[in-house]
Amino acid sequence: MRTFTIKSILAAMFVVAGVATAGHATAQNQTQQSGLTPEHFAQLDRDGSGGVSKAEYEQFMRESYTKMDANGDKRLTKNETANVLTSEQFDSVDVNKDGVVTEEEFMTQVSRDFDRYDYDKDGVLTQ
Ligand SMILES: [Ca+2]
Ligand SMILES: [Ca+2]
Ligand SMILES: [Ca+2]
Repeated sequence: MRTFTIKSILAAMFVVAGVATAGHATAQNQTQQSGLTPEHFAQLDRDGSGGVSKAEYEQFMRESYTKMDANGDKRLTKNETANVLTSEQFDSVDVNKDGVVTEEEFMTQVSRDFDRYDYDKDGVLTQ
């Protein structure tokens, strides 16, 4: 069974966003729907509604993608993500295995993760 989870990618994206993390955020609190720390949750919940909508989540992910894409060519390479993603994580997002993660591939993957994470399927991650 693959162990790729939203937590690991999401945790990596918090590093990109410069949000303090205590090491690699490995599910400190399994009882939370999102498994996010309050700090991370606040970072995602832009309008402070107490829930993270898919739009907020995707906005955060797009911004993270842009930050990782150092040369701005809309293609992420392993070099550009070396400090953030493990080789395994990179490969899991690089669906067509061409060694490049396009924004489309990235968003497809993280969007799928959101859906998987949203257990009650109401389109909102709650804490
Ligand atoms: Ca690039
Ligand atoms: Ca690719
Ligand atoms: Ca939900």
